[in-house]
Amino acid sequence: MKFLHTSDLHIGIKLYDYSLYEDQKHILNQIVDIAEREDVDVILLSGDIYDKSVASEEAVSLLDEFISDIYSRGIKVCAISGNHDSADRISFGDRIMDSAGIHFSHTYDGTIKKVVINDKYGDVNIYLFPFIKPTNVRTRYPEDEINNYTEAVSIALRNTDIDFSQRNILLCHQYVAGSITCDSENVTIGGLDNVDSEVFNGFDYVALGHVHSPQIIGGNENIRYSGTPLKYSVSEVRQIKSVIIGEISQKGNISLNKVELTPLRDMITIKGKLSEILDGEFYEKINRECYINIILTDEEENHFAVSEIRKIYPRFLKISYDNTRSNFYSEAEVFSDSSSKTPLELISELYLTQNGMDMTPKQQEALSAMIEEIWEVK
Ligand SMILES: [Mn+2]
Repeated sequence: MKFLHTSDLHIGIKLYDYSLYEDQKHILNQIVDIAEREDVDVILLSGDIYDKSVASEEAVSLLDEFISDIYSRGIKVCAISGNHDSADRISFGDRIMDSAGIHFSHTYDGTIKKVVINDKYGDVNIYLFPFIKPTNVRTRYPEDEINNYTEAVSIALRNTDIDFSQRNILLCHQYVAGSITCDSENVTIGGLDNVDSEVFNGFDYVALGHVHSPQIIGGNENIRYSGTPLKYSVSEVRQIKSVIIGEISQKGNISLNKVELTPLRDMITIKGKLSEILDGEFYEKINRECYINIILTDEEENHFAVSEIRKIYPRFLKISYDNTRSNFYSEAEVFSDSSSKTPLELISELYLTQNGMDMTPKQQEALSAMIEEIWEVK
């Protein structure tokens, strides 16, 4: 059984106000072509199908075209909803489409949809586990103690009838502890929504979505984020996007390969003085169809830079400066690493700075309750 794993399509997303419709159409066509060329049985879409829970008409019709194209080439689809999707809207018509080999997850109701694909070695079970918050699992299993995302995912899986002597693939859209994030995700400060990768023990392959950089988790080749098919933030400018092609024969025998994707328009960074990058000799060597991130090295910040740059680079994304001043600030402690601190620690530090004293235990308690409510950590 052969599969193609991708995730975080974010159909309908805008990049600094630029519509990516043409870019997404191009990359989705390419994914279907790769799937056909590699002769895969199924395409796995690990969540964040759309960018918005109420997707635009244009986004819906693009997904419709994509799915119909896959279907017409005799390939199956297994897809789950991510945190950007509406689980209910993604599940529309799922029971009817199942018979066509197009499988979408249903809203989490205490059960996880199982799709079986058969080959000469027997059954491969594919579990479509949509993005969940602990509260979604707690409502279904009130007797179980669920204090965090790890316990929520673990209890949801434990309440699923899985025969680990067979071959099993899991689609899941969560932050797995140890993953490296980039700017196009909604990161929860302090990693409150981290899931420990041990909850996935026993699966032959875990097709992850949520994190936008392709990566292997905890040194286990079989637990992977495919990453997005396109660069959705400047922090991804140096990445090469890809899809994963996997082939599973007997139990425990799986081979995985990356196939690189070629975007319609790439995202690149150019760096120099404003006068240089506005000079024909410089810009004629640049593919100005690209989405361009600009770093200016001028000591003086020029307020007319944007309008001048826009005339030459129609898809420029943003300007930042690399000069004595920016270097001074990046070395200063004001930008000390905040990602490893919990929201409570960060707010406590701010309180101390502003008030010259620590919060009282009562204040801390009230703040903790608010944090738990906002992030639904419990
Ligand atoms: Mn995403």
